[in-house]
This record gives sequence, C-alpha cells and structure tokens, in this order.
Amino acid sequence: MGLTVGIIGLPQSGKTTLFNALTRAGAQISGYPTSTVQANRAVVEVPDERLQRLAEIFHPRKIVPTTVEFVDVAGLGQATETAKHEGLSAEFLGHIRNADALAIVVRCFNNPAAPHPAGSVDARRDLDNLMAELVLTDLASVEKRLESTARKAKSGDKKFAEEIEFLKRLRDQLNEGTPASRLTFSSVEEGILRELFLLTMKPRLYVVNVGEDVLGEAAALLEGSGNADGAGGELGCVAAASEYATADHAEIVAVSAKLEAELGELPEEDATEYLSALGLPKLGADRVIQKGYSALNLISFLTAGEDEVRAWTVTRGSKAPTAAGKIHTDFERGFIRAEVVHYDDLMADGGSMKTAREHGHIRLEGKDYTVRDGDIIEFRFNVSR
Ligand SMILES: Nc1nc2c(ncn2[C@@H]2O[C@H](COP(=O)(O)OP(=O)(O)OP(=O)(O)O)[C@@H](O)[C@H]2O)c(=O)[nH]1
Ligand SMILES: [Mg+2]
Repeated sequence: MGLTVGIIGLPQSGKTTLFNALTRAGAQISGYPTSTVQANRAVVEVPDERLQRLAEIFHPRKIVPTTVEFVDVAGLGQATETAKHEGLSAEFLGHIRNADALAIVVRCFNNPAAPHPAGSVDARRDLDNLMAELVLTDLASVEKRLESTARKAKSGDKKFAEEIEFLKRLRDQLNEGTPASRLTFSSVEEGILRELFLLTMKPRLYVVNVGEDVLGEAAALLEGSGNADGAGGELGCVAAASEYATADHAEIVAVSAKLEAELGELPEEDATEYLSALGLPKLGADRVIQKGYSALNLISFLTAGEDEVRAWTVTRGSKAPTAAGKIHTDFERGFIRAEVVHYDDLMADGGSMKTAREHGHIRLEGKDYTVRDGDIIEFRFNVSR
C-alpha cells in the first residue's frame, strides 16, 4: 500500500543509524552534522510471525510480507539554517510532506566521540525545539492558504468565508505552539486540512535512542515497570521523552540504534539470541515498525493458498470490499462474499481447515463485514456483474 514513515530529529540524534538498523541498508553515517544531505530511502518488510506458521500449513510457492518505506532526512535545524523564520526548506519538506507518519528520534545516548550539538542530552529541550520547527513550517502553509482563500472570498461565496474562519483558528493554535493534531474540526474542515499536508497532523511515534547499557532499563521504564526516580542522564532523558509523548497522545519506543545497526549485520536468529541473553527486548527495529503500524491505525489481513501466503495492509475499520480492493480492483467491484477464518481460530484448530470448518470457524461474510487483524480471507467475486 506504499506506506511511508519519515524519520526526523535534530542533527546527530542517530536517525541514519536507526535507518540502517531498520533497513539493514548500510546507508552512510558519520560523526558530524551534515552527514545526511540527501535523503535515504528503503522499503522494509513488516515482520509477521503468522506468515511462517501459515506457510507450514499451506506450503506456498512464496511468502509475501507487507511493507513499509522509511525515509531518513537531514537533521532539523541544520537543513533550515538559512530559512530560520519560514520553517523547513522546500527540499527537506519534499521528502517528508508525503510521509504517512513521522518517527521522531530523540537523542538520549551519550557519546563523547559524537557530542550532542547542544552539549548535553535534554529530551524536553530537544523536543520543544523540534516541534517548534514543525509548527513553524505548518504556520507558513496555513498563511499561504489564507492569502489565496482571501482572494477567492472576494467573490462573496460564503464557503470561502467559513474556510478563512477555520484557517484563522488553525493559525492561532499553531501560533501558540500547539500541533494541528489537537484541533477539533468538522468533516468539511477535515477536507481542507488534508489538502494542507501539515506536518503536525501526521501521526507521530517517538523513538528514544539510548546507549546499549541502559536499553533494558529504558524499555522497562516505557512499559511502566521501570523506575527513573532520581535518575539523571540517559534514564532521566527517557522519562522526560515519555512524559512528552504521553502529553502528545503518541506512542514511544526505546532503541539503541547503534547496537541494533551492528546487530543488523548478523543473521536475525543470532541477533535475537544475543538480545535475549542480555535480557533485552526484541529488536527495536521490529518494535518501531510494529508501533508505527499501530500508531497509524493499520491492521493486516492474510491470504493463504498454494501459490502464496501473504499479508496485506488496511486501515482499521475497513469493510471486506475495501480489503478485496487491495488485492485487485476487480475483487472490490465484483465482490460477492468473503470466506473468513481468523488466524487464532485456525491455530486453535491445529492448523486444519477441515477442523476449522467442523467447528464453524470458517464464516461467510458480506460487504458490511469489518475486517479484523489476522483474518485469513478468501474473496468470492464476479467481474461480469
Ligand atoms: N553511543 C551511541 N552512539 C550513537 C547511537 N546512535 C548513533 N550514534 C552515533 O551518533 C553519531 C550520529 O549518528 P547518525 O545516525 O549519523 O545521526 P543523524 O541523526 O543521522 O545525524 P545527521 O544526519 O547529521 O542529522 C554517529 O557517530 C553514531 O555512531 C547510539 O545509540 N549510541
Ligand atoms: Mg543522518
């Protein structure tokens, strides 16, 4: 479905290192700002253990996971040095305007070999700065739209007067430093918002980048089982980022980008073994992808047969014909019915479609059926209708 996540953050926060961990793409990193001038892009597979299990049952010729594209851009602030008061540069924006979500990298690691450009780690300060850049950029978009709408409003059309009203409300809010995502709006206004491609409307996922020695504690802290009382340094930084994310109603995940980029060069099983031996959570790259998926309100449905076992992405709440349309527009147009068995039911039935049928776990669903994550679906359609 061509889902794209933009990796953004201040200079030297570890964006490219994270990108490498996520994509195993070996993109260039370096210890001084300006390292990433052009954007790095890579498409990665969404890990889904269910596909392997299904392949053992269906023996398909191929397994096809669903994918996400990551874009790694230059550090904010550094790309905008010359355009401080107009928000981000056009070139930079071109890379993230069309992203479906933003992964915001927050630096909490210490690294004397690559010092923090501001001299020390401070998640609150960094996130305030970063959000200010995004807000400023959006403000410029809103101002521009206000000018063009004001010209159109001279025709006397009430529609434009209402749009101006809304844009001013949006501008006031941004002027206070509040992201556009906090605004409440009507469906007409939602249409205007969509045309503005505002950065602060995009779903956000916070990624705190910590040193490998505190990764375990940081992960526990974010899951609510750890404690950062009195902790300064890296853990205090993680706690501050966590507060920030909570106030922003966004998900947060801890990674040690450097460790993971290094582990990314090992075979996956070895990397997993290494992490579990140290009592660390599974690969942060996987967690970033999965959290990104849920932040975006996406689910996967599955198809399984002799030809292929495959995962497909749809937005949560999608109806069966929409899901069918992901496979082929004919499937949506000629949709008749969906034969559905949930992955968990099939597993409970020992992986046997026959048993699943006997237990009534295989259902025939119509066009109003809301697809669930993990549904294994076979579509019935007729294109001649
Ligand atoms: N100790 C430690 N160092 C890290 C970690 N992540 C990144 N670094 C180091 O920090 C420096 C900057 O990392 P990059 O990934 O290039 O950072 P960036 O955000 O892409 O930087 P720009 O593209 O210049 O904005 C490099 O020297 C990395 O090796 C980490 O988790 N721990
Ligand atoms: Mg970089």
